[in-house]
Amino acid sequence: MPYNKITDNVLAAIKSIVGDDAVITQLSSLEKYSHDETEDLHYYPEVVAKPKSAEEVSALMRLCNEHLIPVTPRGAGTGLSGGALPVMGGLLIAMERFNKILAIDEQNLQATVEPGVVTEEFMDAVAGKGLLYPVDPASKGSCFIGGNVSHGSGGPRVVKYGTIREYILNLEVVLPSGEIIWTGANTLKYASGYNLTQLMIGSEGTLGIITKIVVKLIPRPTLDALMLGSFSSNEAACEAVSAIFRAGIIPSALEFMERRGVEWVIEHDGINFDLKDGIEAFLLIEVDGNNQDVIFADCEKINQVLEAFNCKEVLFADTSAKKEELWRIRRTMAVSVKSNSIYKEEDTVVPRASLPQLIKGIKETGLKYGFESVCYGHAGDGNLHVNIIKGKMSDDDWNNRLKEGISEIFELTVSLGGTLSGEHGIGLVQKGFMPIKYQPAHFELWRGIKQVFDKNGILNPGKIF
Ligand code: LAC
Ligand code: ZN
Repeated sequence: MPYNKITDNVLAAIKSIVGDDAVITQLSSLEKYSHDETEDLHYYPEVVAKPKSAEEVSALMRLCNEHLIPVTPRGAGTGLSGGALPVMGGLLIAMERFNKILAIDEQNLQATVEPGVVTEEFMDAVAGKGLLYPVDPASKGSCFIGGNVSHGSGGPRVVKYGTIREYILNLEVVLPSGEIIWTGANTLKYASGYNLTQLMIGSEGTLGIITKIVVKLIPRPTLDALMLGSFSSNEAACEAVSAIFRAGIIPSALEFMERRGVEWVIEHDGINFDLKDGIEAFLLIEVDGNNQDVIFADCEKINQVLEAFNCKEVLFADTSAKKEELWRIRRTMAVSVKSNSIYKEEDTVVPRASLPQLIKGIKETGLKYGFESVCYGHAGDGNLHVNIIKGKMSDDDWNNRLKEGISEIFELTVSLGGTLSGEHGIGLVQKGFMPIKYQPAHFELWRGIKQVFDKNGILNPGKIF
């Protein structure tokens, strides 16, 4: 697609739409918008604009469509697949001024929020009213809810409560043409034609720019219990995961962590944790509800399952400080791995009973290609974050041969009934692997959908496929 550069005239038009103060052109200030949390990638936009209303976004889209200028929407920049990187230059639309919770409707258990609201701030606001918004990615303290919608985000509590797909009722979206639409209705049921709300969720900013979000809320459980099971092997820990569900329990979180990940968190974060010899893997398991007896009984059943799978030790977090500490180990793992080594992160997901085969295969692939990996993730969903560590690998192996190893991991994932990404999205860095899972007919359908929404291909070009 032949795109145009932003000329002085177009820049003047951008400034007249959003105001001079909301436009960035200086290289040093553009740096912040040139990367996300994905490895070490940098792509600079020509210009950043920070609109504050759907009408301003619409005017920017019309302008860029007319002049064939690429437009990349950006939330908080916490993405892990390069989705917000302006790979073709052009205009980057930063959504940070869309930072208001517009309404919390306690009659219907719904809220209307702007996309630049920090996820945890929204969770806290509804928690204050006894309500739960359970979609809590590890980056909840810094990511935006709009980015979560765009990536179909998850997090630890998906296992009981579902992904963000279960909580988005309706979206206000600016289309590449500049037209502003609501995708659906503020209802819990929807059987009125193609579901554009669900199509927008996970579309990674390639079909439209979200400017308002109507969210479903649920009553907040009042009690929870947290336990940590220690295992002498990854596979034993992974075997126990599906057995917990077969025993009749759906935990509110069921996270897997490899020893190396925990070691790096301890080093990086100075967390006080007694890491015993011979322990290779952990399951962090939370149960929530409103009845203490039921929660105790569930914990007891889980304990029995863990014992049956050779769990060496089960630790119950008996204070909220202890719970916080255990969650901190899990939540800071991504940052700790990043600070420790050059790495690449994959986001494999399989039906949960196949986790033991997945992790075994990942380690075998590592031996074959000479890389170490640190795995952790949302085991209850079958979602494993695979961090491939450069370690002693030569630059040549890292830059050239590793792709084959990653392809083998994805081939295994697909053969187990899984797919490339459970929650981080495809963006820029995973798109080359898409043919491992998807056939030409999928690409044809996706291209057709993209064409209908964005006939000039200006919106977030170079992503997904
Ligand atoms: C996590 C992020 C990386 O689960 O998805 O920590
Ligand atoms: Zn995750």
